[in-house]
Amino acid sequence: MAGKSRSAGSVHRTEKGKPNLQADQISEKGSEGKQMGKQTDCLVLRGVGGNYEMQSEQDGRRIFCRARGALRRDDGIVLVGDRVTVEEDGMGAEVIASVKPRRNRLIRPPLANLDGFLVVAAVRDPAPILDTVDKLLVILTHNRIPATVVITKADLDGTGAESLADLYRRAGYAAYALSAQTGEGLEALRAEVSGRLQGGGILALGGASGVGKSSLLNALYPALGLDTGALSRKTARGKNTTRACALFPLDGGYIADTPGFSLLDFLRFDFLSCGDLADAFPEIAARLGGCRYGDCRHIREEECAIRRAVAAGEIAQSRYACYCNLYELLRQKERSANGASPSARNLV
Ligand SMILES: Nc1nc2c(ncn2[C@@H]2O[C@H](COP(=O)(O)OP(=O)(O)O)[C@@H](O)[C@H]2O)c(=O)[nH]1
Ligand SMILES: [Mg+2]
Ligand SMILES: [Zn+2]
Repeated sequence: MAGKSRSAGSVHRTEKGKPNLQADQISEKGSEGKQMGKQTDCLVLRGVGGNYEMQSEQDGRRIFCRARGALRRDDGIVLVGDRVTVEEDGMGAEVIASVKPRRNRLIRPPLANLDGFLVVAAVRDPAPILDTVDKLLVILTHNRIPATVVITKADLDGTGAESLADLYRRAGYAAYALSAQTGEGLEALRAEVSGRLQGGGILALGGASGVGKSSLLNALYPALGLDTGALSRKTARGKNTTRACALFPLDGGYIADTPGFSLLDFLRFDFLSCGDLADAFPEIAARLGGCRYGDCRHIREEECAIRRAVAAGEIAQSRYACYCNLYELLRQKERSANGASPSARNLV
């Protein structure tokens, strides 16, 4: 996989230094720097305390260095998953000189340029919390990160697992029911995962503690040898701090291990507005033309195509309830942003 070029299918990835219309301002940072020595395009695999571990896209070589001062001023401006340009200063020392335009980014876990995200929930032990799954899907869909739902522990309740997977398929997501223990259903997911990793894709996975994320990764890639089981055992290894993320080269791409992050970290909707919400639910977005009122919020309006679909069982109650709750939350946030209490800024 070393130095593999990532051209195929990655629309927003630009050639070295080329401007990208979808770029955020970050792309400009550091580009004012003087040209010094040799430049190397790298992928950031890990960052700890301002030091970054990178992989050269030319020859796969590992590079460890810090970011140039202009980049450092803004804490956390270099993220795991970033494509960066590393420069030599002429005396052999290397520094991250600039960050390339990002295709997407998550705030927590702090990751950039994801090609996919597996949202993992167990059919039982622990019982699935659909509201949490739905909120995570909203954030991913809003950020245009392809999301796949994985229902684990199908050996404990095969019918239940399949019907949950089906709920998400009907919502418009790829979904799998499987058991890491018996291996049932694993091959179908493996095909999707290796497809996304191909050509250097970056994949992350998330879900509540104990749902079987590590077991799933081990079943897919035994060489990983991740710790599974009780929470208490995790600290024993203690290599990464709770917030650290790292990319592991795998199958031609990278899997983001996000040790210890809590699902709560995902549940920030600071970047969403009421107007964005319907588009973040694929099954609602697909029916938007059908409401009587052009400005329908799909909450209490008459002749609403969304409410009709819920009543007909075409849209899951749990999904619609999540939409309504989030709509109310975002409405309150927008209200308070227009003058009321500032405390609602970090509403989940
Ligand atoms: N019955 C069953 N148990 C599983 C399965 N996958 C994981 N487990 C168990 O669930 C517990 C948590 O698994 P782990 O992979 O550590 O979950 P994580 O916290 O999401 O990484 C462990 O005791 C596993 O043995 C499965 O497919 N079936
Ligand atoms: Mg784990
Ligand atoms: Zn409507």
